[in-house]
Amino acid sequence: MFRFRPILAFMLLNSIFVPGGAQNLLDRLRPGPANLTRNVDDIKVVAGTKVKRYERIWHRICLIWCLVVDFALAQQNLKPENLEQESSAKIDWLTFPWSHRNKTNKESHLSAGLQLKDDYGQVDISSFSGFERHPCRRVCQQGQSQSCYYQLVVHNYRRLGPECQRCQFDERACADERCIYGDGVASPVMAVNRMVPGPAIELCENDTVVVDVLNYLNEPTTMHWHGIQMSRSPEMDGVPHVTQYPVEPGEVFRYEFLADRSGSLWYHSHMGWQRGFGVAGNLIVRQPHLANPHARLYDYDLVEHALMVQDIFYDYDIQQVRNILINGKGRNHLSQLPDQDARHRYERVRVTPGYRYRMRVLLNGIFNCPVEFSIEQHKLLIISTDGNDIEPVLADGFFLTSAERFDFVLEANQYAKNYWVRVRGYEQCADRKLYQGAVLSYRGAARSELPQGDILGSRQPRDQDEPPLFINDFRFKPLKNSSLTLRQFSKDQDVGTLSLRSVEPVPWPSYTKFLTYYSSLSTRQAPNGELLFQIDEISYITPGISLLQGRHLYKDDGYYSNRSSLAAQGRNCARELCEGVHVIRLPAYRAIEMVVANHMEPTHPIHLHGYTFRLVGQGVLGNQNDLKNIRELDRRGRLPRLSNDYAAVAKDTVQVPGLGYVILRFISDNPGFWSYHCHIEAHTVQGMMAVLKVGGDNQIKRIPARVGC
Ligand SMILES: [Cu+2]
Repeated sequence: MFRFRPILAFMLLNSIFVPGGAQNLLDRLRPGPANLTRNVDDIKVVAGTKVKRYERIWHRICLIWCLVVDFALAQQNLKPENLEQESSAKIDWLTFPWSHRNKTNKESHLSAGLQLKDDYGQVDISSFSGFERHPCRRVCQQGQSQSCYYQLVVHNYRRLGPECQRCQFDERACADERCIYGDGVASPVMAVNRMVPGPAIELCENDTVVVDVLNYLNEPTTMHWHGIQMSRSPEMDGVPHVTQYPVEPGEVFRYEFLADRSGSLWYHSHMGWQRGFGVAGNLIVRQPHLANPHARLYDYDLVEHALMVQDIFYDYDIQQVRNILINGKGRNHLSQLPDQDARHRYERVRVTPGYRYRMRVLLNGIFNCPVEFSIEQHKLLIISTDGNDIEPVLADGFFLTSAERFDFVLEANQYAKNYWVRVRGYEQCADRKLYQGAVLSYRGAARSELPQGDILGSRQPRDQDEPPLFINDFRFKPLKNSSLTLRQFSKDQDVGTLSLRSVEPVPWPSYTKFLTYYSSLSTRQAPNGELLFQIDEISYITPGISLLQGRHLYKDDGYYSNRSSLAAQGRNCARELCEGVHVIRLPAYRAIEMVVANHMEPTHPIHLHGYTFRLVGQGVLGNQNDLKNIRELDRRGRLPRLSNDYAAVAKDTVQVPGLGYVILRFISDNPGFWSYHCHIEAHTVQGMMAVLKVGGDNQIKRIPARVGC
């Protein structure tokens, strides 16, 4: 790659402005006895031009300066972070149409009204790549953090596109062609670097992450780094019109942040339905061996054992869930072919007998479609949720609602053959009888064969005398009494999230008094018949001004809608439709407790940006009238909490049970504007979102407003 060389620049200028100058310089630099004995003062006349004394002195000063700067730059370029930036900058900017054509071209490209499904063919995507050889993918060492640079190109693409010709007949060809086969149904997608899911980013805790997101879509985008707390860089959280302005088509946005924690995190677009079209990928942040409490439990932690489960729609029909895929692949439910038919394309997970593997599972859920995950004939030692380590639980499987993650250790201790990895869909997915499989393939088993039997089979554990144990079940049963019987769950019972125990004690003393905020999840019919989703009986409307950048441009009370501001205006949101820029103000550096009540029957996975919270209460009341008086119920002690000496599980996304509630606690030590929303895309888009403004204006990082031109 081109690098500025002051010494060459000096020679060039010397040769232009001083006749024979470059030759003199070369003569002086050339080694040899003649050169050593040469007196510089002898060279007074060059091609008939007299070089004045002060010019010679000036040239010497310039020469010395250039040599010093050149040496310094050379040293700078030898630093590892610069080497890795160069090696990872694989994409040639000149291959992008808007850079070598012009802005008009970009606009005409848009104004031509090209359909999403057609215009990807114009993109030169041959150079897009994953990060398999990225220097930040390494064994993490204490005190050896790096700067890690990535380019993510978000672009339109196609499932079962023309590049899939060979893949349809030969499974091994799929990877070579970068074919997004999916379930074999052609459909438009939005890819990242030509992949769905996008390329996994792997790095170590405390690395500095620099990501250029290039928007090659024909609509705006942003990227959210789900799980990163952004404690020093609230402007990098990626929520449109909350922490940044959207990245317009043809623009590049540089995200720069510290990987401030470890775990199974992920990145995804926070704009409209783009996450559902495929803009998401794994973000795996590892720890040094000594800092990892579960390091001794497994032998391998490989990126190919990270599984992203996603529910998908076909074409632009965002009303209907059509399939569930595992790492972008899976059986076709339109066909009547049996599960074991070789024409299906399943994700394959390879293991060697006798070893233990850390596996990471994430649900990039779009619909109300929780899933149950298990592996045929295997127990799962569950060690982490949402990137937070828990005391290991040996289970037969677990449930995931959208955006939740579980890590587990799989011991390859069975007969060497192929086994089904089973994903069963519930709620909207159950209505369509959707399920999906991947193949756990032991070394020594036939590589191209599929397991025998159906994917789902029966929900039987390995040991027939023990009933199966599944954790994080979304189907809660109402509490019979208010006393919690912790860790006393029997083996015939599915274990709720609340029973999990973190490896870290809660970060507050037992006498802490919490400031409690009561929040609710509900729906309301708009006058036009549209079903809107609400938090605190307010449907969120995206502001025009980005809240973080433009906060000097508006007055909080006039711009924000929240329960108190609407009440002050005499609005009764229980009776009328309330919509607005829903911002809930919370004080910074306080112990905060949020009681979230769900007035609806479906579960809502609630995600909080900027924080990892502890789950200290969760249950079902089963009566909507009770939920309306949740504050009163709480006053009467009907909403029990875990005690402060219990290491409550830490999460960033939690399911609020249907007609139930959760109680979350955190220390509000991260001032900023943090999105708080349901992770079911249809619900978010229809208003189930709010923003927590934590801290006053003087406590929140100042971010200059974007200067338009
Ligand atoms: Cu929801």
